Amino acid sequence: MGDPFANDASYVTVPLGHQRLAPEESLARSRAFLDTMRRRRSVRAFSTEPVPFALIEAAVAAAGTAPSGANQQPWTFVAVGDPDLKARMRAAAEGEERDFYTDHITPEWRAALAPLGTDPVKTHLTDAPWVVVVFAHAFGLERLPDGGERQFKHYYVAESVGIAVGLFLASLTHAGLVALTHTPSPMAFLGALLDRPRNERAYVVIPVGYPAPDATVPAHALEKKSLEQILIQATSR
Ligand code: IYR
Repeated sequence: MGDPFANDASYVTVPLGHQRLAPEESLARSRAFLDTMRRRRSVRAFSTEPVPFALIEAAVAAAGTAPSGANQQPWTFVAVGDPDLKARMRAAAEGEERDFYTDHITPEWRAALAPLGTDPVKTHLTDAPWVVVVFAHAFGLERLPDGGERQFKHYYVAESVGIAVGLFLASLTHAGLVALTHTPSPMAFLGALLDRPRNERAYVVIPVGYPAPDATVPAHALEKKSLEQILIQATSR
């Protein structure tokens, strides 16, 4: 029996190649990024103006740099720009949302959503030039040369996809685009509509574009917790 902690032959390393910044440069960049991110708003009213696909590509590439459980990268980003497909997605989503708002929503949930003014009408799904549907890979699925399939476990899927989506939103914001993190509930219809393999589960729907000229946002959403509320510097007692 070998040493269970011995390095596996698959463990190969390369130099890190980290670029060290001067402290002032570090702080300046950090604050500039914060300033950009503070301007991010979830937008529900989109302009129909086109957005070059290159911007979607770069944002998805940024998302793809995310850390993930065992580096399994359990995500697929499906970019929908086709008007007919967007219309079908909207019709299906609005169907689900009507049921949600009339039958499935709890009084507590309704109260929590009241300051956001959401309803079952989802114009963003047809107005935004791109609707990016993010799928999480519940497990790995590999086609084998013999035509068979190998199925394998994935780790920390929700956490991994959440981090990737965060980077995607940061990239879009940095590029001057706006987006909405939309979760039609339930969203199983998206796998069928977009023809995804059986290991993929719709995770979030993200319309991307420019805001409609008359877009408004709920004042409530401006109320972000203060740093004092979210950051604690722990010390040993
Ligand atoms: N899925 C519904 C309801 C909804 C739920 C939450 I939590 C929100 O933050 C916003 C909406 C919808 O998309 O309207």
